[in-house]
Amino acid sequence: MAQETIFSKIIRKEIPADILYQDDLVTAFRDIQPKANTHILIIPNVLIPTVNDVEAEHELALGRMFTVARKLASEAGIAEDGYRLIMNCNRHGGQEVYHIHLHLVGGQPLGPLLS
Ligand code: DGP
Repeated sequence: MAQETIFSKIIRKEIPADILYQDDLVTAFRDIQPKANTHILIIPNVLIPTVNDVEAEHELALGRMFTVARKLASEAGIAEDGYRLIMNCNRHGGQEVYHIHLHLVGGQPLGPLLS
């Protein structure tokens, strides 16, 4: 059984977060340490520690993460200029919280990805 993270508590609203969207599959909230003018995290409600743990049964939630990303980017007014979606995996990927999350980052030019 995977170890819960702080994100499970955010999903259950046991600790405060600026939640922008929630449904039966996913939750989206503002990153507490924003790296850009817009920085939102979109997570599945079910605990999947890393991309290495993704199974076919998760495909509905993973797909929903992208439709919610698109909707929130549009609502934030950053869709036309563009944005970046990032998912870090494990140590070399820079993952800190072991509950997969899609970073929606934008609201400014972001520069090259690998620098
Ligand atoms: P990553 O390095 O990909 O695992 O990104 C983890 C992100 O999660 C990082 O940008 C900061 C954010 N974060 C960590 N703890 C909390 C929290 O308690 N609340 C919120 N809103 N964001 C958090």
